Amino acid sequence: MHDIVDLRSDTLTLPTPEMREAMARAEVGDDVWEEDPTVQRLEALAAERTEKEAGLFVPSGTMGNLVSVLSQTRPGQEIVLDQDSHIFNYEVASAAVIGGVQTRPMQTERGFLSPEQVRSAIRPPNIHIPPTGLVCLENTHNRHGGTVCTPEEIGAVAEVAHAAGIPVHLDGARIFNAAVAVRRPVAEFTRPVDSVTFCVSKGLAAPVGSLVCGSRELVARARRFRKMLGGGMRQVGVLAAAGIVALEKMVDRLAEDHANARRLAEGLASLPGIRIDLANVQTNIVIFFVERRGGVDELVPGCAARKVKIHAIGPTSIRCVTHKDVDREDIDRALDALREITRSWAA
Ligand code: TLP
Repeated sequence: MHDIVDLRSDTLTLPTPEMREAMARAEVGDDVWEEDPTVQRLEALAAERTEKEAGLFVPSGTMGNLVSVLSQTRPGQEIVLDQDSHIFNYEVASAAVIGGVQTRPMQTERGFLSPEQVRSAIRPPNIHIPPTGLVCLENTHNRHGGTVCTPEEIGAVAEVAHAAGIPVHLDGARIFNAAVAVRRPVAEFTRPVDSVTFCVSKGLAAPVGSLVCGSRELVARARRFRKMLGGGMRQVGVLAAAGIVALEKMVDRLAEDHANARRLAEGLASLPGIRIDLANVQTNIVIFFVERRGGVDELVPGCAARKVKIHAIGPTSIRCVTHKDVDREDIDRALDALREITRSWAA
């Protein structure tokens, strides 16, 4: 049990004592010179887990996605993605501003592009039209509530893109949550794509960092772009050390976060004025809708006053994310707070 129950994001996880120890003891060097042995270990481990030739440690998921876009497109091209994707909504238009690419947001049902959608989005050669440069997928899907798409679904999309000579990037910020949820190795999700970004700083609880994995050639290009963006870090093995602990020790326990999310979602489903699609609660994210007018403005501060932090993601929607610093008792406390506030909402 924690004093404050913070459900705003799994980015809020604090490093474990084992991580701090590994950070203190990390052997380091200048990583811009490619001389940091701890970074090299983390990158090799990431490449191994995703079954790619190489990995690159970057400061954030946002930079990981951006260097992946930059490495696989040219200015003037178009990238195809879901309209609720993180790249389209929450990355400050970096692909457009820095990459000079146009985004082509597609409306999807669960956040995942279908092979048919990708086929229809690929542009024919024509002097008027921006050529399609990249297809971007997201798994788990943040704005759709942590939903999982299967390796087969990814494979089917990649097949269509690859047949047209177009590479595929996977924003796998929470790909380990997807893998744990459906009990399949992470490599099954990453094998069909050309590049993947995943974060060690979310549910895996490292303080900072993400990895980009792909072919040796792609990662070499991404390394140049990382440098261009000011993301060439020096003795950054102190951070990579925590990332190694994250990958080695923190993956299996994600199942606990998923169980807590389910407990929270089932509790929410019984509250008046709240609508939730339980089928969408597949990992550690719980999105619910508040049907009472102004209800979100009652719930967020009302919970905060009861030491429970939740986050509005729209005028009628709230997101809660479970993680290692929220336990089962905390979930029950959050439900008590929500129950108290919504008690008077029953019609
Ligand atoms: N997501 C954050 C916020 O930016 C919304 C969160 O609290 O969930 N891809 C996906 C799918 C993400 O959810 C995030 C972070 C990122 C990329 C970016 O990672 P960072 O925050 O490391 O730049």
